[in-house]
Amino acid sequence: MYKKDRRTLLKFAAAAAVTGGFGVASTAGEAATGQIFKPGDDSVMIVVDMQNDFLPGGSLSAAKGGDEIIPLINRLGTVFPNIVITQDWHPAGHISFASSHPGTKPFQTIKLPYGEQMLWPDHCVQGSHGAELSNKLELATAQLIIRKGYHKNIDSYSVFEEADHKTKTGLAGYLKQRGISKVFCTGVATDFCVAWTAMDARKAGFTTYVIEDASRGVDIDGSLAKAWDAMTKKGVHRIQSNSVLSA
Ligand code: VGL
Ligand code: ZN
Repeated sequence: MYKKDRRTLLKFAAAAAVTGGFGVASTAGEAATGQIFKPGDDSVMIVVDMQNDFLPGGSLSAAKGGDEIIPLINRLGTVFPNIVITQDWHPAGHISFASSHPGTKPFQTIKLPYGEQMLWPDHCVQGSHGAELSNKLELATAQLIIRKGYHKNIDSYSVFEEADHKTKTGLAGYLKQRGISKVFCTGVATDFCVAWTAMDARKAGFTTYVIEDASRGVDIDGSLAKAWDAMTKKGVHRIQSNSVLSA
């Protein structure tokens, strides 16, 4: 019963989004708890790294339950007029792979010219099955798929800026040229690629939200709590999907 009601509601919400229907408040300003957002043309959902390697069965499936958020992300896709999907996209022998540093192990941290780097199992190698987006994603209306981490000697958790904090991906320019000012982040991992993306979105001047229940974290040595702390300090708003879906 609840399910059915909810589906009807969602259909209504999707229709309203298309027709620009009912005007539920969507002030960009403060995300007070309980505030309802109706994503308009000025809003984008960024779906971060929902790739086979980060999901159960993949080589870096450290974000537990990454697959559980797919139905929710698909539902959110029906209410966002703008969707950008990202792919971690590394060349073989990438600097973030433990296998590229003899004597190291995955999940160990080393110092690189651009700063601290956590080392990972090989993952999301360009053109591999693990790098493909999950085939359970249903986001046919997404307008852009953007790849990152393709420079062999720089990692890029963020979809805006690589780990040297200089090299840009071009996403901020793309969004601004399209008149987008609000960014809603979902996907994996909350404490790595989602967090860095959200913080860089703020830095680039976007009003930024992370939809917590549409994200999953890795949580290595308290990294998830630390990431929320850092995001909050930078002005990223932490919201739940019902404040978007119940509009
Ligand atoms: C990610 C570790 C390595 C992520 C990407 O998508 O959060 N994590 N590369
Ligand atoms: Zn990576």
